[in-house]
Amino acid sequence: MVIFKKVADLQQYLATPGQTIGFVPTLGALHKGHISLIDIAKKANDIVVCSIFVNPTQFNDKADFEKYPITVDADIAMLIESGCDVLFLPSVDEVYPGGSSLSQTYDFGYLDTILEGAQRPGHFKGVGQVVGRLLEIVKPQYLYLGQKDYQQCMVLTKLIELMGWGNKTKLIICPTVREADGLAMSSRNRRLTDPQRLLAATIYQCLVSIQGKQTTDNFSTVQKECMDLLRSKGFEPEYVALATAKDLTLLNDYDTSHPMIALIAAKLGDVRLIDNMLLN
Ligand code: PAJ
Repeated sequence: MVIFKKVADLQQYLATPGQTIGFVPTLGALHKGHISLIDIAKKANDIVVCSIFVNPTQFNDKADFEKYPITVDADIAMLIESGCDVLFLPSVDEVYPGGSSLSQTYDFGYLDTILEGAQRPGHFKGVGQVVGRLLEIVKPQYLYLGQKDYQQCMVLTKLIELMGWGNKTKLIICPTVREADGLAMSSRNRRLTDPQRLLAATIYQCLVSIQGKQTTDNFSTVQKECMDLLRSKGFEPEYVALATAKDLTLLNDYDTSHPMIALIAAKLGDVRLIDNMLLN
């Protein structure tokens, strides 16, 4: 694997015409969920580029940014093992040579007003800014993202549209990789204490129950059961929501005429966890 810290060096390396580039952007602290994206990208591209960049502009919570785990040596070892071809490991100045104030912003409209957009003001502006910049640097044919961050996938679909890159870069949404008890893998999981880790899969259990009760119960009943269960285990739930899978229109009740998705965000101690499940 070749590691680049400078945009110019990376672009020189990627300049050979005719090769397809698959791109996996990350914040690092890699786990098997991230590696699954590399594996999927490897099957369909000549070159797989992974980026590790803890983007300061997408952290609306300063403490979350400061506590974000940094494990670069272990990340590099995992990427080599996975067969990733290129790691882009830039500094903040390299990504934002003109400063990181949000110069280039995109308007994600409705998507930025609900769920993660409502709970984390400014977060998606920062995600759009950094992914827009990374796409301009890497110019991949395929961008690989995890369903784990479903709303982010929708926002970045819109970003590609707003950039007018629909013919250049195709977004591929990859399945969520889970621990044996159902907990979605996340870099933040390593900040859970042992007792918290034992409780963390409650979020997954709630999603399974929302999925399982769609023909027997009202969503509001199941939603309340989930909120109560999460609170009883010590979580502070932010939302337990149901939406259309296509455009994240929030639903008050199950509507089997649309593909639906259930989404949960909850804090356990000071660790914020999110997960979702398509209902079908
Ligand atoms: P990060 O949280 O590091 O995630 C990088 C990619 O890995 C995202 O597309 C995310 O959805 C995916 N991912 C995370 N956990 C996963 C899991 N358990 N199974 C499958 N995929 C998983 O998301 C970001 O970074 C940033 O916002 C980024 C897009 C890099 C912009 O800074």
